Amino acid sequence: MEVVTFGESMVLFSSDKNLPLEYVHQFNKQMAGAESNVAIGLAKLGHRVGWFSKLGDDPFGRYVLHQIRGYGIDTSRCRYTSDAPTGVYFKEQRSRGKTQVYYYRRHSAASMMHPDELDEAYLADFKILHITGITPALSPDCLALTRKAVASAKKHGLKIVFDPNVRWKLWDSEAAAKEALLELAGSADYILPGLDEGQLLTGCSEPEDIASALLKPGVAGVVVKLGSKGAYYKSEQHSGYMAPFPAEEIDPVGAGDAFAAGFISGLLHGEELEQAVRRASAMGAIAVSVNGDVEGLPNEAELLQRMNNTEDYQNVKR
Ligand code: KDG
Repeated sequence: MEVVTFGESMVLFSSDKNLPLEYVHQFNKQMAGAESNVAIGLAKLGHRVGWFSKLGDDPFGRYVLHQIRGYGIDTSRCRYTSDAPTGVYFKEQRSRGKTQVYYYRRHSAASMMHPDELDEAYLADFKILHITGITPALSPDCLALTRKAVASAKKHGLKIVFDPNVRWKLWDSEAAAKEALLELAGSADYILPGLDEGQLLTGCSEPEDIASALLKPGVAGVVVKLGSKGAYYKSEQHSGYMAPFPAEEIDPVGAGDAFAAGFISGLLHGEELEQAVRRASAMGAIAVSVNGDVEGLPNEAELLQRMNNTEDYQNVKR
């Protein structure tokens, strides 16, 4: 197995109309969650992935699990609970590229994941652990689970890729977020903050300074995502800006997860930091041009075509 990740995935209700939600009468049902988005992105690229979580023993929980399993992701360590429901969230599209989310996930099944439930032997079979800053924000037990997964990953020689993914609606305070996220960043091999997340974690404003501040001993690389401006990457040996791939931005939600999937895929292909960031940037550009977190994610051939620009991506046969 190659990559393991865990976290909360929810049922997502979104509308085709650019309207405030109080005026929306019909919703499309989808499934989303940052970690499962990354898992799906990697699975679509042909990687062997495991994802685990706790879901409500309810129709939405079954829906989420069936969707993720349908991508060929190993979900054997997922649990159902009848003590809490599967999380739900709604996405409001005010205008093209401008989205707002509303969570109904407090005390959800996933927030009840517990460190004692971590299957260390299972984790030990993977090469890379992907974590985000969302899971530790769900509950104190989820923070403890994330810490335990990080410690197990280190013990068993897995590389750790950390996306801070700050979700203000989930944290009690900025100080709590900063403390937990800096601790996880310090344990990671690769850190993938957005510019504002990097600013929060380091107090620096420029990508170069953010990357330097996060590149502590033991950290192999930092990539600061700059949205439509590309990305800045830094390791001990290399640093530089990656120009963005051109993209028509329709729905930015999920772009960071696509970026993480591309980056991890690059690592698994043995690419150097710069190449992995290029792969990540192409994935991000593809993701923003489709409505939905994972619906637009490519397979390996489509990704390579986009990267090599040998053919119009839109014309690829699906
Ligand atoms: O990164 C996309 C995620 O924000 C979305 O899928 C929902 O996991 C989610 C979250 O917690 O916001």
